[in-house]
Amino acid sequence: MHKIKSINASEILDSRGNPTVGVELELDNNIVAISSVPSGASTGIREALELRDNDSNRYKGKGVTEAVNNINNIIAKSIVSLDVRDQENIDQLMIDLDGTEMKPNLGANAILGVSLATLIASSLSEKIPLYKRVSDLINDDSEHILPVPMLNIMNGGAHAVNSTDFQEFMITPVGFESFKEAIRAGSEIYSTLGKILENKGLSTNVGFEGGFAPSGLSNNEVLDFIMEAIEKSNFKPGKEIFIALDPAASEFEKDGKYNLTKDRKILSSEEMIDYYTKLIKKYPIYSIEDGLAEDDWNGWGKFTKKHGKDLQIVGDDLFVTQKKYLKEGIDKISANSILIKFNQVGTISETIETIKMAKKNNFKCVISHRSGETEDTTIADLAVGTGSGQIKTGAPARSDRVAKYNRLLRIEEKLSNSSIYAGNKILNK
Ligand code: 2PG
Ligand code: MG
Repeated sequence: MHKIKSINASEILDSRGNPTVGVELELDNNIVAISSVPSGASTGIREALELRDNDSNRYKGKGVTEAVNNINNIIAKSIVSLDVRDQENIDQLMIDLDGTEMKPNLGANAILGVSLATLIASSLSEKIPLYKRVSDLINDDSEHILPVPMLNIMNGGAHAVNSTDFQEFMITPVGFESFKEAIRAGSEIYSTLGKILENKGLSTNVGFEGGFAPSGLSNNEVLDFIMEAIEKSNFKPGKEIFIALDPAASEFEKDGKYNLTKDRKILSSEEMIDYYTKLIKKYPIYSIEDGLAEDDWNGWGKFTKKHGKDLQIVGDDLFVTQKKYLKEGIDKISANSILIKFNQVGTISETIETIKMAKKNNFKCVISHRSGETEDTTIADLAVGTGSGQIKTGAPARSDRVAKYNRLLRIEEKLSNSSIYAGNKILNK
């Protein structure tokens, strides 16, 4: 009694107020699973395609009725009555139905909604936690690892108007015994940072991921404020708390030049690497994601050669969670870590395949939200179930972000002594 009885998709809203795909999947044992699909703002050019209606009369063209109809009229027909536990088969069926690599025909948003609902329904039907279902799929029966949260406390780039050139400034509380204590530290630093900005007369309005986003600050000024907030909260930077950056460099690169408007600098790829070298020397930065643009493979290679031993170099737009590009990165030694966002590839099975390839090649995996999110917390379970050790899902603020952290707090509480907090183990040094 694990058969899919019905699938109903609808057009719902994400955290930016834009339409996205929501799926309700019912089994013949009356179990109902609900999923919803996230959406990016600084999307990579190689990502699987998010199908939008492009009808300017509705939601400025961002409606997803076509993707919803594709689920209700096409996908449902071919997967109703299948065993919900057969995730791989169901995902493959949808991939075949679409018939292309980028999934533009059905829409990666349509396919992912069903893939996620299938995963959730199978865990409910088997009466096991979602993270356990994930670890069964990836074939990992090691101890459950609670990931280190990478809390994005200052938002810039494409995630906040008139803000920093870099997109994300994250704090990573590694020097703690539990996820619960790490979140406490993160939340205290976040609120101290808010006070510091307020006292300086700067805005404490937030960007898409809940981090503060005052206007006119340079990257260095933001890092100084973050250092001050860590110290004022009585935590030790470089010991208990490290810093991670996601410059999202594709957004400020043009024709091979990196344009840092707040620093009034236009840098070549090599100069951009030198810029990072200086930042790493000055601040306790352990991770840089998308430090270079998605087509600057040469630069990625040089950056990894120079800093790959002691810096986590994460490919997001570079790999778009797809095996094909990850393989290229492994062969060319272009990075040492990968960001995992399931809507960049479109199914749970493909996401898991990419994670397996990364692990096999000693690449670290960072499980990630999108800047457009919903109340769906599947990525929290994905992080625990795959033992990835790191999750980035925004500031410790706004429900779309804290929903994931809250899920992890509950998982840790439930597992009590049978889980470990990844903590310092994620560091290269
Ligand atoms: C990123 C993501 C998530 P977006 O670049 O890593 O933080 O942003 O979803 O806008 O691509
Ligand atoms: Mg990124």
